Amino acid sequence: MKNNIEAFLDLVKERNGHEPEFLQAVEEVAETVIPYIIQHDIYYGKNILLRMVEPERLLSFRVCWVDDKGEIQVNRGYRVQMNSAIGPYKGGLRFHPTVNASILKFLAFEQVFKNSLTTLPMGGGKGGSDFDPKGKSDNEIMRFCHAFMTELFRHIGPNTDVPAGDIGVGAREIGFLFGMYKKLNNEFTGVLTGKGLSWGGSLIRPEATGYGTVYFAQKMLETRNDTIKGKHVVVSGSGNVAQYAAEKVLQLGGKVLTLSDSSGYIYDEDGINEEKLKFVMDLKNLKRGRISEYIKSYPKAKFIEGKTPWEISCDIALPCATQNELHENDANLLLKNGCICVSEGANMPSTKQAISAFHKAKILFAPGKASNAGGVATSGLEMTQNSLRYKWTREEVDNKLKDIMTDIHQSCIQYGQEEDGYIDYVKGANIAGFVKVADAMLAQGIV
Ligand code: NDP
Ligand code: 2IT
Repeated sequence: MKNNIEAFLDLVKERNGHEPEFLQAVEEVAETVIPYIIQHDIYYGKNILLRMVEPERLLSFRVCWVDDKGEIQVNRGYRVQMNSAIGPYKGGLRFHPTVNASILKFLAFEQVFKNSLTTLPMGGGKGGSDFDPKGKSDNEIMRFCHAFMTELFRHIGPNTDVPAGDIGVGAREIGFLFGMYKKLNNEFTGVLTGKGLSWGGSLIRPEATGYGTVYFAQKMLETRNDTIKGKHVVVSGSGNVAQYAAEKVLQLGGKVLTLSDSSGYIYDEDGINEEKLKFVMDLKNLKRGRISEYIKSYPKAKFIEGKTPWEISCDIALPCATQNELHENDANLLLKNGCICVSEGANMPSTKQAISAFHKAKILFAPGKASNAGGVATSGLEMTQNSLRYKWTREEVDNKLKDIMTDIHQSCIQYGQEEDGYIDYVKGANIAGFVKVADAMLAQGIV
């Protein structure tokens, strides 16, 4: 078994040696899925995983635009169309200076499994640019988004590839991207998700990733006859996912102690209540400010510069910022301080060693591809509503989201429960996600 995994990973390393994040994501999947393949003749000897780690298509393109000073800027745009066995490519766009092929391939690879878990017919993809939205004017953002779409439009479509938001891409950017797509194609269609409510967007989509992450934590706690009520919760990030994860924790009676951004974290011992969260939402979404500004309005809180919030004692941790933001020493600190549940809102926020520490301690740990799948699932529901030319109520979408998170939790139990009853959600999510895609690939032949 070990030899099979090593041989496979050697091959993947040989081809992708310079892509550490991609290799990390593949390794985690290979370690849980290859033993399953070996035990199941229908999958064995078909090189299915080898086919799944190779993007069906990887597009890289130049994006030129003019900034407010009249200077010409050149960025790199990408779309990784990873796997379309079970539906059109689907996944977000990330605008961040760290974006490169490795990061987008890891995200696209994770997306394939995540989308499969949602039970909806969506393949996996991811894209973005090394463009840095920080400090840019609305006009610069618009010019960049328009320039980006003048190339991307020829590769996407409602039945081909349906992008959405991710880090640095929210409602404002989706609006500009949609506007240019519509102009170029002369077609009003559901080619992007995360759209505004008056032009094809779905209720609950902005909330869905954060809410879903907390619904998943709720499901995990239920397996131990526990709830979120009264729990101390540490959240990282202060963007879309973090904001709505915090909101749902408050609605369920938990206490949110922290939020963060790439400069550091705020710790509010009294708890970040609804009013304070509203302040954060205005600060981040309208004023586009920094989380450190929180302490100007709430001086009892502290800003801890350059650090992550995992040193704060808590019952539940929700990493909602970015990949590899929670390391082995952070995991050990969380465990030492009594943390019993980690539900990932971000993609791959915990390192491999951190996950091992959580597993060893047998706490509840959910990998992002299961716990943050509510975002893309609700994107799937937006696509459904667009196809129906219809609109569901907030309650209808929220109930569907809850049902999907419950289904994903059930799939993780089906494939991840061990003899002693412990649920390995990593194994469960990877195998459940794999099976559906693999079955479709087998049915469709060598393409
Ligand atoms: P946003 O851009 O809205 O917010 C990102 C947050 O993470 C900001 O607070 C940002 O701080 C922080 N952050 C970004 N990069 C870093 C870094 N290198 N170190 C520390 N903090 C960082 O993005 P989202 O909330 O949408 O995304 C957050 C995570 O959730 C990502 O991993 C994303 O892939 C994942 N995700 C998002 C979904 C969605 O629907 N939006 C769905 C599923 C997963 P700063 O402002 O300083 O950069
Ligand atoms: O990582 C993710 O699942 C997302 N950024 C959301 C993708 C989507 O298509 O809604």
